[in-house]
Amino acid sequence: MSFPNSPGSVPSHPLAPYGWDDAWADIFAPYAEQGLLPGRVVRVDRGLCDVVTPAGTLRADTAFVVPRDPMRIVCTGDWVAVDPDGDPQFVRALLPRRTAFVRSTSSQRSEGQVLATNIDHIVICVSLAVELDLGRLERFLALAMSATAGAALLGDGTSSAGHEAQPLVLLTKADLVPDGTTLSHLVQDIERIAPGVQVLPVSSATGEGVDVFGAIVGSGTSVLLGTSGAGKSTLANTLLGADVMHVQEAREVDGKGRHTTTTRNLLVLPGGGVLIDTPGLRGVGLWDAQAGVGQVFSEIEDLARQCRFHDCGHEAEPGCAVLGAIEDGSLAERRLDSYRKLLRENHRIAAKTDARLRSETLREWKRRGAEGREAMAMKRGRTR
Ligand SMILES: Nc1nc2c(ncn2[C@@H]2O[C@H](COP(=O)(O)OP(=O)(O)OP(=O)(O)O)[C@@H](O)[C@H]2O)c(=O)[nH]1
Ligand SMILES: [Mg+2]
Ligand SMILES: [Zn+2]
Repeated sequence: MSFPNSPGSVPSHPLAPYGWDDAWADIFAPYAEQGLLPGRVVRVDRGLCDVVTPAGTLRADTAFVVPRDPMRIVCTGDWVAVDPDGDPQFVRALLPRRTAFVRSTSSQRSEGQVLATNIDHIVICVSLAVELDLGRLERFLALAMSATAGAALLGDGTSSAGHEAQPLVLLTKADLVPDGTTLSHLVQDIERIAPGVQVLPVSSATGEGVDVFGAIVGSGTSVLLGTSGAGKSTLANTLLGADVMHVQEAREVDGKGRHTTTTRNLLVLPGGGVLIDTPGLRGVGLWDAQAGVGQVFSEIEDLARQCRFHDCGHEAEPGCAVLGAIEDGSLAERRLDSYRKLLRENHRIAAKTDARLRSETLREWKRRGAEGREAMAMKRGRTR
């Protein structure tokens, strides 16, 4: 179980292909002293996770690191400290995340759900086989642009400054678009709603764009996100040069596919880089995405700065640059509607989360108050 670290040679860490670097080694040092093994989570399945360690892949139990905060549940992409002794083996600690892609769950409680962590590229796969849903793409982009972890996300006050996740839009199944002109118009349409984001048409069927994509994901960790049937696993297999991920025919009637992939899987690419394939998502709810919304709709925020009134609501105010842009056709009304809708949704979620945190704090105070009163009563009872 020792590291292959022969004297005289430059030591190559067995986890280097998984993204292990000096910074992780520094963070891990105190755990190494306790005899724990570093590892990267390659799959999570109901409380158990597969962790790649220098001792091979272990199936470890996460019972010790089950947090009250769902954002801290062990996720594919996480770096962890595993206790190699014991049956079962346990994950003992979750290392602070550099970045994470988080959406809100559709449940009433609207909690954050972490879909992938420690990622450098967020690849949003949009199928050209079905009609484009610009609103959905704007949502994905807003979340992707908010994926750089803040101290709050890490939950333990540790900062992860300097780490960013780059979004990339992949237009998959480009072979199904009848001609090059149509394709380049589609690319331009998407580029307009994704300022500063690379938009790349690819086809696993013809190989178009695959080299360029392979070069992008050839370093760091990338996560493939998108609706079911978009061709994520096919693309993963194309890059792997092998049928590792199961692929299934999409239902052509509604293009929604069948949710072939059911767990998030971390794969090492032969040319370097790490890829996380995920199950299809019908949609994503915003989560703490105000900064991301601002970036996705940067042209609207730029215009808003030119409005006559600094608190312009862009409804009917005189000298409104946003309405002016809609008037002269340089800004689409759909875009403004979408911006407003996403901002409202983000505020609603934030307010709900605040309310939940407040009521949890209140419950905790009440509980402590009751305990305190009980202790006082016992004390009085004893002195009587
Ligand atoms: N024409 C065409 N079909 C493709 C391409 N890539 C994938 N497909 C087909 O699309 C269907 C769905 O592909 P998958 O790779 O399973 O899609 P997925 O995104 O992984 O789906 P989930 O795992 O359900 O999220 C399969 O029938 C693939 O053969 C492509 O580049 N061109
Ligand atoms: Mg799949
Ligand atoms: Zn205005």
